[in-house]
Amino acid sequence: MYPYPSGDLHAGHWYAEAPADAAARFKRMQGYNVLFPMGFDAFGLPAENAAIKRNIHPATWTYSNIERMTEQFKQMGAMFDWSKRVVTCDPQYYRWNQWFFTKFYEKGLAYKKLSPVDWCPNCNTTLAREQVVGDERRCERCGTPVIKKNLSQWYFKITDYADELLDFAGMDWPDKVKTMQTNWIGRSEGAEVTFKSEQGDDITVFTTRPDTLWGATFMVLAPEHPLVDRLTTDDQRSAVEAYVERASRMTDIDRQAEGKEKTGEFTGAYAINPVNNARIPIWIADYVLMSYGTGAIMAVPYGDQRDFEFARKFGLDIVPVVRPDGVDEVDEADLSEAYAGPGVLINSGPLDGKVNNGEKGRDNPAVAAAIDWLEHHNAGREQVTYRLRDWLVSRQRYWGTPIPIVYCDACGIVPVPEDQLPVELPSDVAFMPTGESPLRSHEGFLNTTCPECGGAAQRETDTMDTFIDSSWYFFRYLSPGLDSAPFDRTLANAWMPVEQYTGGIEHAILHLLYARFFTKVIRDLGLSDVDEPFTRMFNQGMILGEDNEKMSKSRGNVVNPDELVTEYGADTVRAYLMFIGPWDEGGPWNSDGINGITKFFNRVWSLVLEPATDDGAANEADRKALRRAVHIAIKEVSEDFQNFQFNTAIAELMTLSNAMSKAKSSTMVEADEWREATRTLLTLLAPIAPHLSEELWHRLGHSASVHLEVWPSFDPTATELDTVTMAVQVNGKVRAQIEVPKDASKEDILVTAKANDNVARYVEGANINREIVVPGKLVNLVVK
Ligand code: ANZ
Ligand code: ZN
Repeated sequence: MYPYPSGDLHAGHWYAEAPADAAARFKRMQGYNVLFPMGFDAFGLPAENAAIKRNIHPATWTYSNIERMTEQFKQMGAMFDWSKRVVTCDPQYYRWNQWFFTKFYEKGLAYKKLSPVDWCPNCNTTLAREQVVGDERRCERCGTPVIKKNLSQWYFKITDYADELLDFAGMDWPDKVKTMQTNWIGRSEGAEVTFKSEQGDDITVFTTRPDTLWGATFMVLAPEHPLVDRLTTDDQRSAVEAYVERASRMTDIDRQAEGKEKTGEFTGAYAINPVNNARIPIWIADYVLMSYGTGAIMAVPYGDQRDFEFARKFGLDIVPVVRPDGVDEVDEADLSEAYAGPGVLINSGPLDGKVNNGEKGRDNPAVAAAIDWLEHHNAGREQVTYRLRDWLVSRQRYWGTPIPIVYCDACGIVPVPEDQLPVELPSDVAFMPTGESPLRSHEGFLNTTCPECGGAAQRETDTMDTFIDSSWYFFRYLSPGLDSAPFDRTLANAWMPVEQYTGGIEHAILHLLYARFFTKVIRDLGLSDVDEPFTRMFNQGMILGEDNEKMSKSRGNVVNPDELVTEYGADTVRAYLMFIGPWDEGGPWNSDGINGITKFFNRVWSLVLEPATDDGAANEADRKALRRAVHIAIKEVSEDFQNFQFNTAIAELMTLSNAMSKAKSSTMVEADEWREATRTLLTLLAPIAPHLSEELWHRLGHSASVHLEVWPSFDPTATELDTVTMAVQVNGKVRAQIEVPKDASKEDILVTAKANDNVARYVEGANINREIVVPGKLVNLVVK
């Protein structure tokens, strides 16, 4: 995931990118064509806010940050291909945001709607639902609780793709992210049922349990439901109006909080239950939300706990409609809570005896029978409901992509034609946030002519959500300078989807959902053949301060990568970050830990360059043992890289360097095994410590780069041991373990066994009756 150009690279950037760089380098050495690009998510509120604070233009601030961060990435030693850099605030990039917007519009996937929307009073802009987080409904960016406003805004129809977005087939993503997206989309299978009020109004409800229709003993409307006013009788009006007023001041979350005392008011009106013509009262209550389903429910107190509590509190009827297995009779008076489990339908007219197996939708025979009944009697139909809502993309801020729409009195909404794109963001704008789009105050931008009739017209002055920028930038990496299309189709089909994506989990239902949606629309526009943007995804953890808290200036626990690089060198910082622990877990910074890496690198340096101080002679066994250590390292480090286990890869390299230290002697350093060991150590280290390994590589006399070396291959025969361990029993009891050459003869094995001190003690002075040898496994001596 590309970063936001916020200033200097911080420890979090290093933690995200250094291991990713090591993984990319590993793949390149393995012989793959690797595209490892970097770009900048350069539009957005922080630039604007920072610019307001410092009184400089957001563009100046942004581009100078980009320059700085690019330099810092180079210091890190990251192998990014800078010729592929994408900067989203460049007109040559955002022009394609605008182009996509007009394509979405042509396809009916972009539309404008007036509705209550979430507004951040601090950021002075509307937000998408995904950008309102937590039970307290705070702005994803600044943490301010959002408020509702009634505004006319642009939406992208992500709901058209709800079902496809639920399909993660072939995607190697963390389960957590898949679950979060699945819950966010929130598919519910059930039925829509139309009840009639006694006055004849249609009141449609959504239910996941149409099999419980015969148990619907009252209805509940959301207080905001449009029929409330009409249905309420004069007697009930003042109570109902007061209740509606109270409910309007509560958040949806509070209204639905579990365990909250049920409240509500009777409207005075009645409805007819279509399955049995029962006359049932219509209530309003805050636990029914206008934003879900149809904003009205059929209440089944027997099957739904909220309805149960409501019925008990207000003395409404409860009719048992499911007999649990193993129960003979259900008595309403005995119930202490709702029953949501499986069983057999009772008190349900023609559906009596149908089996509710607890499954969802038509997989449940009772539900299927109920849907059939409804469809047959024209009282309802099968229906699927989603929690997902369309993506609100209008923002009332300056530093973003202008929405390429013109409003003409004669022609209405007119998208800006392709040959007039980009609609450039003017730079001379008073961009102080007023709650209104800053572009509105720019006469030259606002007033234009209609692309269709040529008459006077006005431009849309809202800008696009910056999550649009990040929804397709990975395609643009393939051909960032292309003028004729957002990306090159042939290249896209060759390179996409991204084989490996890495980034923080905080984007689980924001960027990662939007990017999937865009990729599918791009496919349906005929621009590419890929269904999904990222095949494999890995979420790195978070790097914390030494105090185990999130790094922040106010806590004073921030480590500054620039200072560390000056003091220790980029490779040490990279390697230390990879050594902290598993990459997906993150963890606290530790100043001692970084010294451990320094020591390790110093050892590598002297192992490779310094003459041996030990003048001992290396025999064949020593050389074999070294070769064994080398090939174990190749095997383990390769597997670790493959699985992003950089910490254990480094530990393996430390083990190898220990083995080399032990083996090093004046004769050993002349041996082929030693040369293989140093060569391997440096190639295995190259992805982690690119500068150090390159330097040593050249000092060893190589002229080409170590990074162009082929990744060493593992020789399984090198790691095989020449000896085996065997158990020695005396009269069936294990008395010793002996090590013997693999191909030792029976006689030799027995000699070694008897020579063992402990075995000798048990055998001494006795008669050996039998000697059993199972080669490679055990020796048993039977004595008397
Ligand atoms: C009758 C019924 C009987 C229900 C029963 C449940 C159990 P999910 O699964 O989350 O989609 N419901 C529908 N619209 C609602 C709204 N706007 N506000 C609050 N509740 C609403 O939930 C679907 C169920 O939630 C629906 O099925 C409806 O209650 C309720 F034994 O209908 B049910
Ligand atoms: Zn905000």
